[in-house]
Amino acid sequence: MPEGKIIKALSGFYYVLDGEEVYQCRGRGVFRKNKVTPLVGDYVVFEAENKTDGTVTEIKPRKNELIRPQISNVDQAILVFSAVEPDFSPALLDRFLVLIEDNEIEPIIVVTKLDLVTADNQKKLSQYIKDYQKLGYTVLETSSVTAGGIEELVPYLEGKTSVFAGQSGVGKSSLLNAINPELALKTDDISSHLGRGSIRPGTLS
Ligand SMILES: Nc1nc2c(ncn2[C@@H]2O[C@H](COP(=O)(O)OP(=O)(O)OP(=O)(O)O)[C@@H](O)[C@H]2O)c(=O)[nH]1
Ligand SMILES: [Mg+2]
Repeated sequence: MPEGKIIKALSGFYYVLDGEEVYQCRGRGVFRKNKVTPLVGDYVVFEAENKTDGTVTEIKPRKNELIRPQISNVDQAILVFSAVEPDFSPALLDRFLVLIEDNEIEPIIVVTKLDLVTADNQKKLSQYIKDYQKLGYTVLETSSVTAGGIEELVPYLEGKTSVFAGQSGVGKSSLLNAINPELALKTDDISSHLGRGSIRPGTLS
């Protein structure tokens, strides 16, 4: 039976990638009975006579599992932190790092909005970056406005399942659009982010 990876889950369908082909599948009845939910990221065994009526029959053991977003088998986390607006927060980054590494996920720190850094905050930021690098972390500095640093991030993403995490407004969607304009993700003005819920490290499990 063919094997593949779930790359999308929508309205009760699972889209399973096998090589170059994507098969639309439903979960086996017994999954629901046993309260097993296939997740994006799952490696699965499936049956499909055509590309739209397949069935996922088996889920391979998961390496890890996140609750929000609900995905499995994450290799690496892109921890997105803006240099300014909002200001770089080492306290929040440290909390993310603990949670990520506890799940055996490789962290990559991406500092965004480099174009907004002024002589005033440059020194403090450089010191933080140096400190994290000294601890062995990969730190990349980017700007979605000038596209600086984006080409350095791309090779880290190849062949891996990555999750992008970070506070609201740090530029995650902008970064993804800079990497792949076809995504055309909605980006938002910073003012409309204030007071809105943001992704917090506590939501990862
Ligand atoms: N100057 C500058 N602005 C940026 C950069 N990246 C993002 N922005 C701006 O910051 C704001 C927030 O960016 P988004 O990409 O929407 O942020 P997000 O992390 O996806 O936010 P949520 O979806 O709410 O979690 C937008 O107004 C972007 O245009 C950057 O590198 N430089
Ligand atoms: Mg966004």
